[in-house]
Amino acid sequence: MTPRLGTASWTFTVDGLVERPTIWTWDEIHALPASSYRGDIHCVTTWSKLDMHFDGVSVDTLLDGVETAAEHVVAVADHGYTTNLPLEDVTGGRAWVVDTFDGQPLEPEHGGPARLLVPHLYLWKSAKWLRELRLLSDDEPGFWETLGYHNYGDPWREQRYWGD
Ligand SMILES: Nc1nc2c(c(=O)[nH]1)N[C@H]1C(S)=C(S)[C@@H](COP(=O)(O)O)O[C@H]1N2
Ligand SMILES: [Mo]
Repeated sequence: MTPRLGTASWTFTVDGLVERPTIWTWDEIHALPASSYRGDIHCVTTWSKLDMHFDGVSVDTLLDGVETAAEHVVAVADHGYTTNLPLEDVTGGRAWVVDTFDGQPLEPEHGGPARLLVPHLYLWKSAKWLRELRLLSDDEPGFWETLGYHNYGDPWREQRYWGD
């Protein structure tokens, strides 16, 4: 099922282990400095897509000024899909909230209006229809991780399932 989310009511929230949540509307998030990713992405079922071009906002920008002792994050999508990541994997210029693919608005099928993009990890970590980043002190496995996918998901080490 593909959620169809209007941008008029769309918001994006950073919450969890923070003094107070930060919430952006669609217009507010577009007022932030833009950042793009150009490169490859890796699906867990062994395919990779090469030289993809996404535009959006760096997660560093979204966390700029957010005071937190968190070491983990859960990306929360509309309709409840979740995926967990170490905070350091979504910072340092390694993760984006993207809404544009090859210069066009991201299609709903691929997570539009906006998805997380963490290209150095398997694509299930890149939550589509992203609505929230929840900062946590402790790791909290997400949807696929609970069902047996690898907790970290490094494509170079082929970490597909628990034990890989
Ligand atoms: N919200 C949400 N995000 C999601 C998923 C999902 O089911 N729901 N599936 C993940 C998985 S398993 C993959 S492989 C990619 C697929 O992204 P694509 O549809 O753009 O190829 O999205 C990831 N993000
Ligand atoms: Mo997947």
